[in-house]
Amino acid sequence: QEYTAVKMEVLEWGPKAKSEMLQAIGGKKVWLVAATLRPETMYGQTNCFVGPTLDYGLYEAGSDLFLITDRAARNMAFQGTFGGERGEYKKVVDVKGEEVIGTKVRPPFGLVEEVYVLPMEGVLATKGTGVVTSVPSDSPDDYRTLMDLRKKADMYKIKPEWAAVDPIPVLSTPKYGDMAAEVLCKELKIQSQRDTKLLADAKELAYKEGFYNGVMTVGDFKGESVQDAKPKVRQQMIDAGVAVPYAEPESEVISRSS
Ligand code: ZZB
Repeated sequence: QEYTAVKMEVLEWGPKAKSEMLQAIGGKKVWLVAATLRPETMYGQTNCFVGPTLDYGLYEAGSDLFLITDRAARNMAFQGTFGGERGEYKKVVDVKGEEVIGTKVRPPFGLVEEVYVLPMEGVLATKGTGVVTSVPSDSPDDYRTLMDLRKKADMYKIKPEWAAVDPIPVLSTPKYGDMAAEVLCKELKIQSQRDTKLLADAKELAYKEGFYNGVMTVGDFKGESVQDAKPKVRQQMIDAGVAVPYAEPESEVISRSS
């Protein structure tokens, strides 16, 4: 799987950030790095998700730090992302997902320029970087989770204003208009982020319709097909220094799908 790892710069740490972590950071720039298969949707980022119970770390990436899982750091070290010796990487401090909830970050190429980190129950430690950027216009998981959080902000221990950015249309398809995720969650009667079977179906439908029939409605490639825009937006992000290519090792991909 060839992902695009998008870099979300930390603008302000949330209330649960530990002093130990802040000390370890010193004056360095920190990026939450999210793996996506939909770089063309990055205009519509409304928040970022981490798994609150998952283990992350801050890893040296040149003179900056990446907040990702250990597994992702190891993969990046073998892919040359950090610029050091192949396969070598350095963690400066451990971080639990819940410690970064409420942190303000800048979503690269986002039409909204400041968004917050929120908790998502289904984030897999075994996929991508463990950090997920949220595009609730086109990702059913993101849409449903954002709506769950809004309904029960207290229970999820978040401030309502962290979940206040509405889904942002970025592309249009004949079947689902410009809010595929919302339409599909309604059509399939998806009630919660825990409806994983239905969400997997919705994701498949959204992927297919978006990829084959989607047309961009915002950004530099407005009016172009999603298929054409996807690699172009990806390259722009890489050139701008806000994304890096990221691949999952073949053996893991095979064992996951079997
Ligand atoms: C932004 C985005 C916008 C995404 C969209 C999807 C969609 P796949 O196909 O199963 O490999 N993701 C990335 N890492 C994780 C993780 N550790 N745990 C849970 N979800 C994760 O799924 C890849 C997608 O799953 C990624 O692409 C990311 O969400 C999420 F409009 O990034 B995506 C129809 C989907 N639309």
